[in-house]
Amino acid sequence: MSETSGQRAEQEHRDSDQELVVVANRLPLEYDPETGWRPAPGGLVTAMESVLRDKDATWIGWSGRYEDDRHQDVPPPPTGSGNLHIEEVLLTRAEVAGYYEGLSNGAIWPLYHDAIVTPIYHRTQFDTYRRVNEKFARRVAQSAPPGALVWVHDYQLQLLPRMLRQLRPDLRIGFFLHIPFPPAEIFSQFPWRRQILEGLLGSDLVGFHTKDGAVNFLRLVRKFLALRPGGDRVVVDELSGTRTVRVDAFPIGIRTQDFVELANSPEVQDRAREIRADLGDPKTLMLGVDRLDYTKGIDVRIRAVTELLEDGDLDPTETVFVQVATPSRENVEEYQRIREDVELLVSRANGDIGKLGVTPVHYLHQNMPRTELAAMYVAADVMLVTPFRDGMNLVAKEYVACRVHEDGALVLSEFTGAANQMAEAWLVNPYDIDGMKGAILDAATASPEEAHARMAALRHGVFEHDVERWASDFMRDLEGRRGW
Ligand code: ADQ
Repeated sequence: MSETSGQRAEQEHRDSDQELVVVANRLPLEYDPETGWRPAPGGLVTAMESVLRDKDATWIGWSGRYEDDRHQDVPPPPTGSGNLHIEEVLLTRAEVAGYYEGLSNGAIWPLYHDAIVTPIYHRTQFDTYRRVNEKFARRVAQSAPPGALVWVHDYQLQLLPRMLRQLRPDLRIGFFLHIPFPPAEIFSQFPWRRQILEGLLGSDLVGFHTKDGAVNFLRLVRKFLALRPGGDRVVVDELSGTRTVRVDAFPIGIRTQDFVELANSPEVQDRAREIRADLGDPKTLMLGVDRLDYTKGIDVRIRAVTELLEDGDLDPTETVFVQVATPSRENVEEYQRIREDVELLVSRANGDIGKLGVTPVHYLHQNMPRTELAAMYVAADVMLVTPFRDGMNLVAKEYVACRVHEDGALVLSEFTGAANQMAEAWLVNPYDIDGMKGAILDAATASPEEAHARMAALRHGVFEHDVERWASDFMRDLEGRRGW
C-alpha cells in the first residue's frame, strides 16, 4: 500500500522542476564532538526526506551554534549533501532564550495546547521572536532562486511568511504547523494575535494536521482581521492587487515501510524477545514512548496504570509498564516540573505495589536508537498514547506499523490529531481517569479476534496516509497543481 503512494509521490516530485527551500527552526544536522556533523534524528527530517530525495533543495535553519561565543571550536556545518544545500542561521544566546525558549516554548507551545500550563507573555520575548523571524526571512530572501517554492515549518516561524512576501513577492510560500491550532476562546488571549494571523496569511498555502485547526484559523481570520473566508480560501488585499490563500488539513504520517522492515528484521525480533525476557516475561507488557512534555499525559497514564495494579484489576506479578521519556527542553521551568512529577509517580508506584524482584513500572529517561524503539513496539502488548493535546502523534502510528502480525492494542487519547484517523483504537479522554482505566483494562484483556480486527483496520489507515502522501499532497497544493 505504501509503495503505491511512495511511487506516486516520486512521480509528482519529478514532474516539478521548481527549486524548493525548506525553512525550519533547526537544520537537519547535529554536531557530535567525536564524529563531527551528522544527520539529526527527528520527525521533521524523516518526514521531509521523500520530498528532498529527487529535488534540488536548500534547507535554512539554526544549527545549534551560537553567534556570540565564536562557536567554541565547533566547525560550521557542511554546506551540502547530495542535492540538499545547507544554510546556517546563527543565533545569539539572547535570541535563543527570547525567541525559542521564551516565546516559542513558554508562550506559544502551551497556548496552542489548550493552555494546559499557563502561557507566559513577555513583550521583550515577542520582540526577539519578531527579530529572529526577520533574520530568517532576510536569509531566505537572499538565497531563494527566482520563483522558488518555500516551505516554512512550525510555530517558531509564524511571522516569517508575511515578512518574506514583502521582501520577495515572486516566491510561492507554504506554511505547515506541526502542533494544534487552538479555537478562538484560547487563541484570543495571545497579545500579538493579529501579527500571528497576518504573518501566516503571507503564505499561499497554510496547512494544519486537522480540519479543526484549519477551521479555527479561518474563524480567527474573520474575527480579528475582518476578512471573509469562503470555504478553504481567504482573499487578501495587497498593494499589487488581491491574492488568494488556501487553508487546509494535511495529516502527517510516517515512513511505514521503514518500520515494517525494522519490525520484521531478525535483529529487532530477537531484541523484542530479549526485552520481554529481561522484564520477566510478563503476561501483559504495556508501553509509553514520549518526549518528556507536560502535554503528553504521562503523569495521568502512570496514575491510571498504578490504580489498576493497586485495585487488583491488573496483576502486578503479570503486568509490566515501561515508560520511555526522551529528555526535552530542559532549560524551560515547566519541563523540569513535569520531570519531577513523573519521577515521583514512578517511584511511588514501585514503592507501593512492587515487591523484591517485582518492579511494575519501568522508566527510561533517554534517547534511543530507532532499532531499540522498534523492538519496544514489537515487544509491547498494549501501547498507551494519552496526551492532553497533540498535533498528530507519530508514536501511535509507529506502534501500529510495527505490529506486523496484526496483534497488540492501542489506547489513544481523543485529543490527538491521530485520533481523527484512528477510530479503531481504544479512544480515551485523558481527563477522565476512570474512563481511561476502563479502556486500558479492556485493551489489555481484549480477545485476540477483537484486537486483530482493530489492528488490521488501523494498519490500513496508517499505510494509506503515510508521510510520502502528506508531503506530496502539500507540495501539489503549494505548486498549484490542484488548481486554485
Ligand atoms: P512531538 O511532540 O515530538 O512532535 P511525536 O509526533 O510523537 O511528538 O513524535 C515524536 C518522535 O520522536 C517519534 O518519531 C518517536 O519515535 C521519536 N521518539 C520518541 N521518544 C524517543 C526516544 N526515547 N528515542 C528516540 N526517538 C524517540 C511534533 C508534534 C506532534 C506531531 C509531530 C509531527 O507535537 O503532534 O505529530 O511534531 O508533525
